[in-house]
Amino acid sequence: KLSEDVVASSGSMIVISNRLPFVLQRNKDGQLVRKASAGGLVTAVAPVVINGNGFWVGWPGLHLENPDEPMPESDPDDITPTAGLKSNKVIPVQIDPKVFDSYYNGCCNATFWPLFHSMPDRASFKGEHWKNYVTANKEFAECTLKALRQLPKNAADVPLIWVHDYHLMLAANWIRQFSEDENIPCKLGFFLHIPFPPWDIFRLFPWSDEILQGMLACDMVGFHITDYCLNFVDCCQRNLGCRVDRKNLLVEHGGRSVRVRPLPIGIPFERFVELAEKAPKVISTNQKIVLGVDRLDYTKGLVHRLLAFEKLLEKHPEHLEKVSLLQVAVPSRTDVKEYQELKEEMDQLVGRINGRFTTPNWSPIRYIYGCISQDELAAFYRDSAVGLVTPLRDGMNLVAKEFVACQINIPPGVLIVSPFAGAGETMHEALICNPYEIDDASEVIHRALTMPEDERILRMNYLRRREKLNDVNYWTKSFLSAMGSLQTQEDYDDIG
Ligand code: ADQ
Repeated sequence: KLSEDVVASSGSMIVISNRLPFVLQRNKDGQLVRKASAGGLVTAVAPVVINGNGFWVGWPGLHLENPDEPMPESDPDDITPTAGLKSNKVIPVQIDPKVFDSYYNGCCNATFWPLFHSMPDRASFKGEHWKNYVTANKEFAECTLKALRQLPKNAADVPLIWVHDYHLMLAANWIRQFSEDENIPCKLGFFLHIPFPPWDIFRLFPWSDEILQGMLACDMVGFHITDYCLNFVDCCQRNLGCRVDRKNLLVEHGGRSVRVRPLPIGIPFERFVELAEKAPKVISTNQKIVLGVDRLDYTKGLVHRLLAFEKLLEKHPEHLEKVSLLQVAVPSRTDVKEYQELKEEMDQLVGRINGRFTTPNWSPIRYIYGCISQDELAAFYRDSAVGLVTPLRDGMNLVAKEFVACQINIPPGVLIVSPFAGAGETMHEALICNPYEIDDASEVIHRALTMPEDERILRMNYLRRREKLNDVNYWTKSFLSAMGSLQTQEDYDDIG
């Protein structure tokens, strides 16, 4: 839980994200109902919004025929933190379905997602999608202004607007303009959940200057790790000719100095520990499990991972019938062709490898394509010998962190991470594995499977200690503090 002093001292906040912190659905009577979301980010941020009497602006998950249809209250059984978010504190953004599809599936998922993950060959650049991205961002900004106007004017409590992710890189531009025109002061902060690419990739986007200008409309721009901050600063200098300070991570723009900060996200650590303590055993086998959990996405390196596991069985036959790979793949963006093709490829590869090695008592790969419950997920994390987190590129990767939180058995298992995930930068005691080098990756898995107990304990202890300290509440606090929106003890001392 975010400590009460943090929640109480952080003032009013408006969060703006592509999706609201719950999903809106129609029940069988056609009434709108909320379906709660239990994500770590929502859990950490919602109390700050609620306590400061702020707002959440986002797309509700469906298109409303009547834009004035009132938002539903939360379900009485809902115990998630968003339950306290009253309907009048939620601003659902309504965008024409065609515009939304082009903005979301076109510009966000088919352009920014691959480009920012440094996979430009997968990116499509269409003027039409960009136009709709601009329109959608403007709509989000207007809804945010509606929220801003409703907040009481109080010079001592300048509202904080927190813009999330690659869907909304332009919104701050108009929010700043509106707030200046209407003389409603606010502080603007942005956080990008995916990597920020190097300049030679970023500049491939034909409208890259506009993106930078949109982000620089904020007072502070946050990324997971310092590398992404430096990429951003570099792009500002080279694209826009801004004066920059690399050491202190500052960019001068429009007569203002914009702070750029690494703010590595964490997980609700204690929640995962509790889940792991309570979850019943679901893996009934004496075999060692190597676990992968990912959205089915080409950035996650799933094909490379299966090939590395196949190589392991080839080179180290002592693992045959003793080790299996449990891969959970969550369906994602299933209406996009590239994702459908990836699903086909995975199905075939799993079939081929299983066909090659399966014996009457054992199959090398168990493949679950679907969502699993949090309990089951925690049990998988807890009872696996190896957590295999090998994306080709990933902003942070929360699975690596959830795995270590759930490793409560003694002796624990081993985490393997890719250096191309933000988590690979910060989780120093994990084994590092380059997913592109299949041979080497198979050796790293072998090393994890044969690691002595005392080394496993030592590494896992350090990993768990760090994630416990730097959990998602710590991340929220760091954001507020980077925005100067947190009354610290020193502030109180100063006032005193
Ligand atoms: P994602 O790309 O979605 O997030 P990740 O950080 O791994 O990737 O988060 C996935 C989440 O989905 C985890 O919390 C996990 O528990 C959950 N999940 C996975 N499989 C599941 C299943 N089968 N059933 C239920 N839940 C499942 C983006 C960026 C990341 C960044 C995060 C947060 O791409 O790099 O870490 O945002 O900033």
